[in-house]
Amino acid sequence: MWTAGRRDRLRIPPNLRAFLSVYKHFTGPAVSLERALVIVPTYNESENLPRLIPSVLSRDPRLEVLVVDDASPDGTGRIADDIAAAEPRVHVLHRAGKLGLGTAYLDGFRWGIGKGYDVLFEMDADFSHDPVHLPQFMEAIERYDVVLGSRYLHGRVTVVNWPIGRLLLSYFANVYARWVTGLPIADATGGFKAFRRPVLEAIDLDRVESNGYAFQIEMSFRAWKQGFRLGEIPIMFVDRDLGESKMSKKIVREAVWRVWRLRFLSLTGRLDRPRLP
Ligand SMILES: Nc1nc2c(ncn2[C@@H]2O[C@H](COP(=O)(O)OP(=O)(O)OP(=O)(O)O)[C@@H](O)[C@H]2O)c(=O)[nH]1
Ligand SMILES: [Mg+2]
Repeated sequence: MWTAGRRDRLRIPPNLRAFLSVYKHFTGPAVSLERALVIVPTYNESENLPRLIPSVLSRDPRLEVLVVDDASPDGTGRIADDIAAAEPRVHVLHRAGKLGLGTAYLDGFRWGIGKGYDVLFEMDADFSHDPVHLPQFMEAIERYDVVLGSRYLHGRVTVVNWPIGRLLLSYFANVYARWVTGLPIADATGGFKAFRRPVLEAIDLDRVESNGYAFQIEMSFRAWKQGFRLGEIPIMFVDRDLGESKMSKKIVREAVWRVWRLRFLSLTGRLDRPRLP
C-alpha cells in the first residue's frame, strides 16, 4: 500500500504530528496523479447539473465526473444519463431514493476506488463550490493527502450571499467542531474537498456513521487521526441561486452530538479498531 504520506515512523506524539501535518508541505517523492473523479451528489439539481458538468470538465483534462443521483423527482438522473451517453468522462450512479449526502459520497468513493482513480473529489451541484477552484485543488493535492476548500482561512470569511444567521451558525459550528475534536483546520464542515485514493482506502468506509454536515467532520477526523496530511486552500463559497436547499435542523443536530462521539471513539481507541466478526 502507498504510505508516503504517513508519519508513523517519526517519533513525535500523534497529536503534535497531526497538527504539524497541516502546515508542513510534503517533501517526499512526487506521485503521478493522472486521473481524478469529481463526485457530485444530486437531489433535484436539474437546473444546475447541465451547466456544472461542462464547467468541471473544462478545468483539467484529468478530471472526470460521477453524478450520484437519488432518484430525483425533477429528472436530474435522466439528464445525467443523457450527458453521460455523449461524454465518456461522465458517469452516473443511480440510487433508489433519497438516502442522504454522506452515503451518496460513500457509494461514490467505493465506485471510484474500484476504478482506481488517483484523486477523489467531493463537490456540490449547486455552484456553491465554484469549479474555478479545481486546478488549485489539483495543484495542492500533490503536496497533501487531503485538500479542504476553506471558507474561513486566515481569519477571512469568503462566503457570499448567505443570510447572517446561516453564516454565524456555520462559523460557530466550526469553532465548536474544532474545540471538541481538536481538528486543526479552519473549515471542518465544508464539503468541497479532495482525497488521494490511499486515504479513502485506509479509512474503513463501512464505519463512517454521519450523513449530514457531520459527515465532513468525520471524514477529515478519520484521515487526520491516521496521520495523513491535511491542507486547506481558500475558496469563495457562493449560496445557491437555483434549486432548493436540503439543509435541515436534523442535519445540524446530528453534527452537534456526532463530534462528541468521534472524540469518544478516538479517546477509547475504537475509531479504527477492527470490528468483531
Ligand atoms: N444523492 C443525494 N444528494 C443530495 C442529498 N441531499 C443533498 N444532496 C446534494 O448534495 C449537495 C449539497 O446539498 P445542498 O442542498 O446544496 O446543501 P447545502 O449546501 O447545505 O444547502 P443549500 O446550498 O442551502 O441548498 C447538492 O448537490 C445536493 O443536490 C441526498 O440525500 N442524496
Ligand atoms: Mg448547497
